[in-house]
Amino acid sequence: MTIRGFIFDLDGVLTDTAEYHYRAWQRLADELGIPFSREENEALRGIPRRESILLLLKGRSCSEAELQEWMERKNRYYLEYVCQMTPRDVLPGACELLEEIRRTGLKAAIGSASKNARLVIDRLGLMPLIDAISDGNSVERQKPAPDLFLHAAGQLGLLPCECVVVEDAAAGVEAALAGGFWTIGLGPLERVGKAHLVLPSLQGVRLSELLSHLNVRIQTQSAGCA
Ligand code: B16
Ligand code: MG
Repeated sequence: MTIRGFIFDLDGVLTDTAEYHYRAWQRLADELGIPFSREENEALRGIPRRESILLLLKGRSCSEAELQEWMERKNRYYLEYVCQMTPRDVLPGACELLEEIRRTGLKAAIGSASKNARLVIDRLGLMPLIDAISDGNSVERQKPAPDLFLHAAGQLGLLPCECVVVEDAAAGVEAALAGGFWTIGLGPLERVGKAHLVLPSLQGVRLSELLSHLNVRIQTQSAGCA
């Protein structure tokens, strides 16, 4: 089996929108008088909008109309930050890796829970290096279900075991493993330690090194398909 494509999570992998999500949630929480902290925001990494607000509300009851209004409000705040993003907001090493993937003839897709993923990719100037985008609008079941990454692999015309998912969230690593993908986790072991390969970030990462590391794993085990 050969690696033919990469599927990148967006927030925390290609760019740090996590900070903007945090500021937008914090602003909403302050307005609603709900205590919220940076630490609590960590639990929202990779989690879709609706699940995120339910976690933020910590069991407080509310109507569906209120929930909708709060989600829309948070998204307006978030988009204020996104609209100021430029290609300088691509995280170190990400652009170089995407360029190497393109030069080598491999495919690259986005697998992000965000409904704003297309806009963010556009602001970052990464569209020319991306073959397919699967986002929060693409599937019903979000991470940790594997559906989003399966959707992305389908768009690339590849099998899960031909793809590497790059993720920064525990829910994303779980989703990739459940789908039978090779998985690279970015961040601390406590968060992404279940991935096949764990790195601090994409800074200085070379495609050839990733492939040779994963090829060793491929020869000794299968990601999900034989
Ligand atoms: P939106 P990812 C995720 O993006 C974020 O990590 C998460 O914090 C956010 O709540 C979710 O997208 C939904 O985003 O509100 O823009 O639809 O990490 O899957 O790229
Ligand atoms: Mg992420």
